[in-house]
Amino acid sequence: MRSTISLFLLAGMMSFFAQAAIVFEPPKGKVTFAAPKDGATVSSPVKVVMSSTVKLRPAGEDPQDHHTGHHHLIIDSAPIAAGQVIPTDDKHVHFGKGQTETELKLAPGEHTLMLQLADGAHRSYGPALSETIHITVK
Ligand SMILES: [Cu+2]
Repeated sequence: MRSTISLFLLAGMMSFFAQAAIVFEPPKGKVTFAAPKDGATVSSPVKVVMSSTVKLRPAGEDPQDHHTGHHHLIIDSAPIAAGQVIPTDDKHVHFGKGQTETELKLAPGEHTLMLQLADGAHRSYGPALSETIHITVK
């Protein structure tokens, strides 16, 4: 009896972990800044052009779809681990319509811009689908 219960629990745990692995598995691909270039000195507003080899899809259409995503800019902030929802504030900008360009108003000085792709529920795909650049605003 005890071994039957253990087996049942084990099977349950295995299916839980299998599901978790599927949910947070990022698509294969790469995201890059087409502009600005890493190390560039630019003036504000900064034109940012984002590129992705993963197909872009507006947020919310299908949160379970892990073959597509949308861009995010994380400004002067820590990375968001895979599976964590990216917050929405002035340091975390979502491009939930599938946009690839924006103009950012930044104060003069050095800034770190991180591009991060995430799924339809804004869950980060983690470092595999992220790129970080450092720029100086005049
Ligand atoms: Cu988002």
